[in-house]
This record gives sequence, C-alpha cells and structure tokens, in this order.
Amino acid sequence: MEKVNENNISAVLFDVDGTLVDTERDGHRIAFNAAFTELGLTWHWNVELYGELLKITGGKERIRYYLEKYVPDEIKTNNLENWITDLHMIKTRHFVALLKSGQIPLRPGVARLIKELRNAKIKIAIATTTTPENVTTLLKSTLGEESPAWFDVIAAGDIVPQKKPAPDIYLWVLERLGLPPKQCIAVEDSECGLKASLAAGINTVITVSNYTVLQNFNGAAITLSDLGESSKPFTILTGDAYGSRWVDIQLLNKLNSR
Ligand code: XBP
Ligand code: MG
Repeated sequence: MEKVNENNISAVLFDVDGTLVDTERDGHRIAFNAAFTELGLTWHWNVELYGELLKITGGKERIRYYLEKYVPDEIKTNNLENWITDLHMIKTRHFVALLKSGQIPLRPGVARLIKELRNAKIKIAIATTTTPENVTTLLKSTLGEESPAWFDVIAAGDIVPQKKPAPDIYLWVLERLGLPPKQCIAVEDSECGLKASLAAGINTVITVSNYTVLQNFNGAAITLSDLGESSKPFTILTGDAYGSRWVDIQLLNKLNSR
C-alpha cells in the first residue's frame, strides 16, 4: 500500500528564468546580443531596454515585438516568421553555450529544496516559457546528467499556444500530473508568471529577481528575496513565513493550507 502523503502538497511547480536561475540580464540578454552580432545586425539590447522587452514572454515573441516597436520595416524578407525562428535558434545556441560554461549558477535554496522534495516523494515539475533545450541544459549543467529525469513533468516554450501570463503552461502541467491545483504550489519570480499560476488556481511563492523586484505580486502566498538557506536565510518582502527562515516543505504546507 503506497504510503499516504501526509503533506498537503503533492507537487511543486517551478518556473525557470529568474526562479531556478537568474538568467535574464546576464544570460538571455547576452545570448540575444551575440545572435544579433552573428547575423551582422547593429541591434544591442542594453540592460534597461531588455527590462522593457521582458514584458513580452517568449524569445521569438520578444524579437517580433522589438521589430514592430523599435525597428519597423528594417528587415526585408518575404517570410518574417522563418527569419525570427532562425535568429532565435542562433540565440538559443549562444544561451546553451553560456549554460554549459557553468557561468549561470542555481539561485539560493533551489538545489536544497529539490533534494528535500525528492526525499519526501513530493512530485516536482517545470512550467516555463523558455525553450525546452534551455531547461535540459540548465538542469544537467547545475544538477547533473540525470536531473531532467527527476522531474515528473517538464513543460516549456511552444508546447502551449498561449505563453505566460496565460495559465496554459500550468494547466498543461496539472493535467499531466493528474493533480488538482490545490494540492500543488508554484514558485515564480515575476508578475507575469504569478498571473499565470494564479489563473490556474495554484498558490504561488514569489522569489524576486533583479528585473522583477518592483513588480506587483498581489495574490502571492508570500514574496521573498529567494528560497533561502540555513546559512543565508531569505528576506521576507510581503507575507508571513510562520517563523521559517528558508523555504522547506513545512513552510510550503503551511502556505498552501491557509
Ligand atoms: C522567461 C521567458 C523566456 C526567456 C527567454 O521564461 O519569458 O522567454 O526570457 O527564453 P520563464 P527563450 O520565466 O517562464 O522561465 O528565448 O527560450 O524564450
Ligand atoms: Mg520567470
């Protein structure tokens, strides 16, 4: 008889960019600029401009938005969608190389919490807008070759028609987990991601990142600096951690059973 899970959470759904790793400013942005250079484009997304472009989720969607808003009519091609897809594939190649170089570490508490969840037989999943190859490369380069297999579901990129803030990616994960939203909890870094997880009915822990710290996190179960470690506890930005100083299963259960 399978041991009844006395925890009230059965799964934790992790966002990737800004949550597992702080990838936007010094990862994706650098990869986009390297792709522009490789194609002989004079474009350069500086930190400030990229922060503005981040309101569009999805790299291909972000490129399209930039073309339309900042450099309309600059690209003369009879198939813009293919051109964007090709540019984005070059960008992904540069981003994957950055990940493999080990220059992008996991955020505080991520490896510890994943280990705790696995030991407690609580399911773990990924719900991200980023490209699937980025996820597997990130997991392998930070948690080891076997780590993608630890996740019960990995949902990424174009697998759903509508990216965050639409709930599609979270609904896709819930369906494959075969779990109701109330038995799950999500970990996100952005207002856009929070809108997606809340629209799917999932309580959500926010760990802010450098681009999202000033965003609106109304509706989050708690807003933190990061997941925390016993050696480096988190800072609480909003909400009650019931005396906990890092995110563990006990705190997740309390947050999800309020
Ligand atoms: C963040 C995103 C992604 C990345 C870029 O995803 O919106 O688009 O910025 O990755 P999340 P791609 O926070 O949901 O992990 O270029 O592969 O889209
Ligand atoms: Mg994110």
